[in-house]
Amino acid sequence: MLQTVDALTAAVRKAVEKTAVTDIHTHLFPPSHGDLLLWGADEILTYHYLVAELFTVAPRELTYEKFWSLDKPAQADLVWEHLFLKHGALSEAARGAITTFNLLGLDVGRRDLAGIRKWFSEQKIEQYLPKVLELAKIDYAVMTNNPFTAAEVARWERNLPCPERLKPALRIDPLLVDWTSAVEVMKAAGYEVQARPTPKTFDEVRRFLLDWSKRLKPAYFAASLGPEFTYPDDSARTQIIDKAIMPAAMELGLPFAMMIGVRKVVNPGLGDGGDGVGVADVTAVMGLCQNYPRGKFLVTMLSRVNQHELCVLGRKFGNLHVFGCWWFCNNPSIMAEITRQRLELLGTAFTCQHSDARVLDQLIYKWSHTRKIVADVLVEKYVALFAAGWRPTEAEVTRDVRAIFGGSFAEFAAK
Ligand code: FIX
Ligand code: ZN
Repeated sequence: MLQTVDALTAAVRKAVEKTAVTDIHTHLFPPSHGDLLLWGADEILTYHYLVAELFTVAPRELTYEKFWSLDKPAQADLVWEHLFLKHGALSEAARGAITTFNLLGLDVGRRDLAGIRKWFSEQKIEQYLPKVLELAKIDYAVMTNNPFTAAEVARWERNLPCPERLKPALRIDPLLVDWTSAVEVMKAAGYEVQARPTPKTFDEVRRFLLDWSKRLKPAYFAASLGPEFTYPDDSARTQIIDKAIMPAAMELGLPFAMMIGVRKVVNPGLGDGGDGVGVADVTAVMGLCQNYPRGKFLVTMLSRVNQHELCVLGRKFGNLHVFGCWWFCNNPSIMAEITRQRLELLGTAFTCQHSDARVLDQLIYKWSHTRKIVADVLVEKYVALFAAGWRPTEAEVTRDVRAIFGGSFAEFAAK
């Protein structure tokens, strides 16, 4: 038993620091998939979060066209100059790059970008990827694998090797947000689908999902949806969910992960960084949980405004698992608020974070920053328990940390 507040506090901080996390949503790829897997100094510095921030301070003469015409190192030089040298690297994404370089053992204080680039040029991805997973203390990371993206399909069709610690997820946004192009892709792959959804079309979409699931063995189906997403309604989207996606997910026993609230392409000039956020309708999640008591839903929402309502839904439905402080919520101030709220409303029945890493090396900072915030919130909650006479053991503290670091997700997915 931990008999003093100091012993308890130390045990919580040690457990958070040492316990492995499962990173349940990333945009990483197997090294065998070549340039789809982003890593290294210039990818870190041109992360779309930083590109968007560059244009909040860049001189007017730096147009989007000019920026995108530059090669990656030149783009990275501009980010380094404006966001790290000419302005304080105080944003979460800028501080993250510094945390990553520092935890890799680079002397970032010397601000020697050439030296940092040289170090990365000496790394071999086959050894570097496991090194990053070890540094971030990740047991495995779930990827985002989109069967509607030709460049990805081409790699999967070659059956290239995939490290055990990178697990696929089947990303199916086009079925829900770009039906016309989804139909074209499925048709070209030999599925008898047509734009006007018919029973045959729904059967063929389900076959498409089952065939890709056989190939990838995904951890879940996933889709990112806008703030306008509603369910149920009289749209074709509701029919695609009811007659294709959910039947396939339930046949396979897979969760359907929804990331809701992204306002796509509010500024096209920023590329991947051009998306914004909107307050979404949480009753869409409620409708799915009510209509599919045997289904499993993983949900994260992008607007801070939606977090409390989603958390309350998490209390009402055992087939809903709330996860992550997604994207614009992945900042210490909001992560602390969301994690405190989830502990208070859900105990440990949630997953506190996912990295959403697009660049391999980001795993290091995203999890280092997360662990610090989660540790502070957990200490507060355990000390309050202690003050009420409860005496957690070290093993119980580790159990509870693991639960919100991926253990609850594993239990939920296996249900
Ligand atoms: O839809 C998604 O998976 C989003 O996470 C991405 O589109 C987004 O660009 C991102 O990486 C946010 O962190
Ligand atoms: Zn993502």
